[in-house]
Amino acid sequence: MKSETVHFFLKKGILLNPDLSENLDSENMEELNNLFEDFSKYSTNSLILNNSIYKSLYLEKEEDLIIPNIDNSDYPVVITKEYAEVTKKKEVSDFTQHYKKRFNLISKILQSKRGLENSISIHKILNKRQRESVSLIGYVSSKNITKNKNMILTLEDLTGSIKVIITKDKIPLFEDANNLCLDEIIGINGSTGNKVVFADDLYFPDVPKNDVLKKCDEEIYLAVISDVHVGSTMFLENDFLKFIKWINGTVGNSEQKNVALKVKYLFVVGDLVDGVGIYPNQDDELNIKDIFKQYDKFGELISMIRKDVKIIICPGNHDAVRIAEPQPILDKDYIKTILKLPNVISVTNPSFVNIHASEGFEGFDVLLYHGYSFDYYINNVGIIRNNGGYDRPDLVMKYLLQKRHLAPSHGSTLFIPDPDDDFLTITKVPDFFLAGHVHKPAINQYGKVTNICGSCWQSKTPFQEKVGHKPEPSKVQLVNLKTREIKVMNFGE
Ligand code: D5M
Ligand code: FE
Ligand code: ZN
Repeated sequence: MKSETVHFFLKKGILLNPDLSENLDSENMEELNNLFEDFSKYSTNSLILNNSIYKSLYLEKEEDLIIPNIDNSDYPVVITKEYAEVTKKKEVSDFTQHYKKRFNLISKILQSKRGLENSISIHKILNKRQRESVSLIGYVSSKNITKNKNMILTLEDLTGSIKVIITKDKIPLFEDANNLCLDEIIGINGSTGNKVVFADDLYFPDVPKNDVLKKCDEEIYLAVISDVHVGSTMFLENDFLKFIKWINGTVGNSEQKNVALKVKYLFVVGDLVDGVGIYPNQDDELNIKDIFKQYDKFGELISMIRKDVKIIICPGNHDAVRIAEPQPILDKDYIKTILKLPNVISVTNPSFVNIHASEGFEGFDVLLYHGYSFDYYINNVGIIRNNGGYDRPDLVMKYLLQKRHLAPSHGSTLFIPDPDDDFLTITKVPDFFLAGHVHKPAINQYGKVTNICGSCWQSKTPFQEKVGHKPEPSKVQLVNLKTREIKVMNFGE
């Protein structure tokens, strides 16, 4: 076992000190790859990896960790990964560093796949003279169709760029390539030609396909809503009040009441209020024109909900924080009344929380992302556009999980580059991926991940009428965390 670990590093030109190889798990390819990555990054010229270097890498890593908040209640919510705002002035180099960081995070996932473990740098491939089988990892920097209807991709890594040819006769492969988006990071197996690679297989970082769904012992429910849009003249207050009455167990038949009282976690995935000045002439569509009053009203509504429901709220593009992602938590000044509620947890967009952990149960990991990037993929990716488009946000969610990124294409969302991290990379595979934004409820199961896109509490806006969107308001998805069955409740007319 130990010698395998030593060999792993030797193949990469690094001598592993025996004192260290003892402590490494040679079975865990991801861990070994991580260590290799970190070592290459921190130590540019050393060829020996020993215990003291390992420790210094390890200590550096610990500083990056966010110390989780502690929730000792029976229904705990712990923020496991949350964006901490960096106030430093942005420089051009931040973008480069940011993309490098993303490349490292995602190529690590790819490298641990069977078939890509021997991937080599593009620089090395460009130097090959003979026809040879190779694998490589790179981001897609261009995508074109030739006169003969084959596809040419340009893949780039940190060492160079190379053309990859995908011939039209390789049907499933060509289809996958056709739906690639620019800047996403993929793996390729193929054979070398003259400064090109002829592709045989294409790999996405993706999520594992064979995971069993995590379940807890107690019959409790997680509920999802999004896009409340308080303050809009089209806010469906009566429907929302019906929902509140239901969750409090005061309306519905006995089975519905019974289920309602078992809801312990409520997620509100952005666009809590309609905001002010979000688009020109929005004023005409507001009945609360003051942003503070919009949040007061939102607070008043959610304060009516039973206090034993944990309510997790994140901002969306209509909320009063910067629109560039990651969006920080809502400003204290705006949500003063909301923060006084003991059961409300305000998180960033995106964010990663763990719910319902207890001794002996690791809890459920939940990824929240409002979904501002979804419009881009609905408009630009054939497999989504031609299969329902705006009516199928679940397809976007699946697509983004495959890329392990919430906005892989540069320009698909507004973002602030953090040189030390890429917060939109899906580093850990969640149990639930929750979103909103397109005002259309949708659910799908992809690997172990349950994707849920919330509905909305706003009727069709003139803009949506004009572009032909069909919002479906006043729905709530309810997940039974014991069985993982999902129900959709309708509080509309
Ligand atoms: O977004 C609600 C829905 O409307 C969502 O699908 C995006 C779409 N929308 C809203 N404004 C625009 C513009 N200006 N261009 C394209 N699509 C848009 P919400 O975030 O609630 O406004
Ligand atoms: Fe919205
Ligand atoms: Zn939105």
